Amino acid sequence: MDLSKLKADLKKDFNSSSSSIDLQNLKVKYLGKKGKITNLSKKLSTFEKKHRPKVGKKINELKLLFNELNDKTSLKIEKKELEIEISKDQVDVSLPVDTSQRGGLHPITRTIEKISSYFLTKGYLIEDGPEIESEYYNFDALNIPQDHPARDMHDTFYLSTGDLLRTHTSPVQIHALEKYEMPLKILCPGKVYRSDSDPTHTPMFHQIEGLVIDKNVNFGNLKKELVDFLNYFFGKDLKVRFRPSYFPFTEPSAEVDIMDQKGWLEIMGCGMVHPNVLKMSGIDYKKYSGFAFGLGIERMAKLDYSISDMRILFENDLKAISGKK
Ligand code: 2NL
Repeated sequence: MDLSKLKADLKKDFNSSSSSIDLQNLKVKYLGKKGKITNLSKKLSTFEKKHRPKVGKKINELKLLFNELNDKTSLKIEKKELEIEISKDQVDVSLPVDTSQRGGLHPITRTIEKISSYFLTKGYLIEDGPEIESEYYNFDALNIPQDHPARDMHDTFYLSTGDLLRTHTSPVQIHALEKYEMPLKILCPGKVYRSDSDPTHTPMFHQIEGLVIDKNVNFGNLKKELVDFLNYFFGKDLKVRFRPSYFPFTEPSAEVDIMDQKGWLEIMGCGMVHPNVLKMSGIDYKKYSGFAFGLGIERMAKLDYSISDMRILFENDLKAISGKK
């Protein structure tokens, strides 16, 4: 075997290799089980004893040369291959955008925003407040007596401190009555909690309540405000009905129904703020009167987005809740 020929071949082969696959093949060709250098090592014993050290040294030099060329060439090739990868990875900003998978706001958020933006145009301020409240703000200040069923352990989440998770957003309005000068026009959206969980109730849900306090506010003002709002929300002239009802915090009180394909549908509650509520918050009920209303966001979102099962609102199925309405 011509050692100098092998050396020349080795150099030539490395010079003409241009990919990491080429390099792998060279390793097999020279150092593999039947590789040229390997074969040479195997043949060493066939040499005359006195030549063996010299030939052995040459073989070692060939191995070293192989490693040296391999290191140098692989560095070059890696650099080149990386550059090709990078140039392939370039972003083509002129490509059309796939809009089919865009995210969106949750229907509950969108419904709160749709309702809030309407009442903002009517001069309401948006108020929020804590979700942990005292019994006073959640119940007493709203003229809800000690023995009222809504106070029952079954409906209210009580904390070990004696405080509770608010069962409606009304406490936000009580804080506002205490804090601000009259007149007052506020809208209070937020999360509320009730110890209730079945196919139609989740222990956390959302409410919006509105409160207007001024001189000479009457039930006619309330009726017009809500009819205008409902026509805006559903985008058409609705049949609306005010049906007498009872809440401890309003007098008189009414339930508001709208007519849809299936008949009358209860949609919100409302009434003239009870004088006891005004009195407890330090408002002169002889000078001021007001109305209040409350509605459930989930119910409104369900109607607006034609969602059949409320539970899907809280199951994070993006297909179900990011509709393009
Ligand atoms: C409903 C009924 C209602 C109110 C909420 C209220 C708040 C204050 C004073 C008086 Cl501070 N009233 N809120 C009044 C009537 C009805 O909600 O069905 N909500 C889902």
